[in-house]
Amino acid sequence: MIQIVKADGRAEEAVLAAMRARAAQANQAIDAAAAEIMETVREKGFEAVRDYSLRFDKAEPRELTLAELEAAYGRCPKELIAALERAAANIRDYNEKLLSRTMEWTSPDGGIVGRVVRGLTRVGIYVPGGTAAYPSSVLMNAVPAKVAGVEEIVMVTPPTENLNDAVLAAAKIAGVDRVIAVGGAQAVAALTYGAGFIPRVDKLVGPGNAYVAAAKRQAYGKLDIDMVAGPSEVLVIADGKANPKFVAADLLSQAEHDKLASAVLLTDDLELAQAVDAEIIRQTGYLSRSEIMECSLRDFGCAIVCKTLADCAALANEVAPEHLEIVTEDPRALLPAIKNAGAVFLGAWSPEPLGDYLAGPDHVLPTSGTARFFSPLSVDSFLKTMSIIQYDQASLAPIKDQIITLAQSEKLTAHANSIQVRFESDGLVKEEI
Ligand code: HSO
Ligand code: ZN
Repeated sequence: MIQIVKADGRAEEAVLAAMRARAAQANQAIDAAAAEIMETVREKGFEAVRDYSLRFDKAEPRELTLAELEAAYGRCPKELIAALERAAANIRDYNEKLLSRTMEWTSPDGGIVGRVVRGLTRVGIYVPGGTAAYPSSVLMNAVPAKVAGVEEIVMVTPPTENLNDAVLAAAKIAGVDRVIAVGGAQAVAALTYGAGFIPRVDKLVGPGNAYVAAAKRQAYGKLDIDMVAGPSEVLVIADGKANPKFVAADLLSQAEHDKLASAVLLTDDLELAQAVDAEIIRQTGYLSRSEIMECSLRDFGCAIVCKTLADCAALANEVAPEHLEIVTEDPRALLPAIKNAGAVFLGAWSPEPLGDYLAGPDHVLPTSGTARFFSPLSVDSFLKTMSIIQYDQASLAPIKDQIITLAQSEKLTAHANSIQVRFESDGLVKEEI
């Protein structure tokens, strides 16, 4: 069941405030524990990683062999492998289309300038243990890195007795180079500083528990990280023509992730809101994670009835949801009004789980309102660029005095000198002038 509120400027503010409060609260005890682990691993290296691993996970860190990955792949049902392969192909295709290329051109002065694109050298992917180990997330993290040309992708996951076969199969399909059974903040620390056979990486992506998230935040700067993921969110904008059965199903699909997940309907039609509510009650009855869904919908779910679809769009921009579905008669007509969302799903046949699994765009998306300034994970997340500059004497000459003027204004005489000497009459270059 969801609460139905009429937008009046205040009612919807209360809903937004509840949603914002879900954002992971900094926890001092967890931050301190993560900091201690990071520091001890920095000082003592692999020995400390092994100690923490034995203490928290009751197992030594170890690297999986290729034969183990292949065996796990072989144990997966054929149709699961086929679906993972299809998803990987779509993610690959999507990111190949997006791949930025090196460009160079002639500047207004006649010199050559440009930008060279390079993949990161080594990337770590954290995969949580237990039920949150999603094979789809392995693909969503690893395939874009592969397309970016990352030389080595290292996946880490807590060393539980039975590692998830589908996760290992996804790693193989995505082209992950090494899989290391090590987890927690000690895994983050090892990937930050390098520890024994666990290499230092340039970027670490993937969700983890609160300790992993805290360690990742602390590692930032020593390596790059993806955004720290918050609980999942979906916001659906629907008009009176929408099918309440579809809308309810889509709201439930994200509500089932977590008791902290949020599912919000914005509509200009009160009857639609009521019909969606009835459908939610009906469908929850036959879904397995009804307890989680009931909690998340009670605490962070609602339907807000606005006057117009334009008002719905404005409110959606305020929320900046991770997933935004537009289920209206003409969804494209509303798109120009949308500015803040992680991923936008247009029309009745683009349900959110299509994006979670198979369409190609990433399901690692900004949450908790951070879509105001963050973008989805993609091949761009694993690329960096270097600018290039190549002038010759003829293109430098006309601007030399202006460089000298700027350098002198900053009282940096060695800067000015570096230009000046090239044009002095007694310099070697003189012959060429
Ligand atoms: N919807 C989640 C991703 C996911 N769904 C993985 C299913 N598996 C991200 O918000
Ligand atoms: Zn999902």
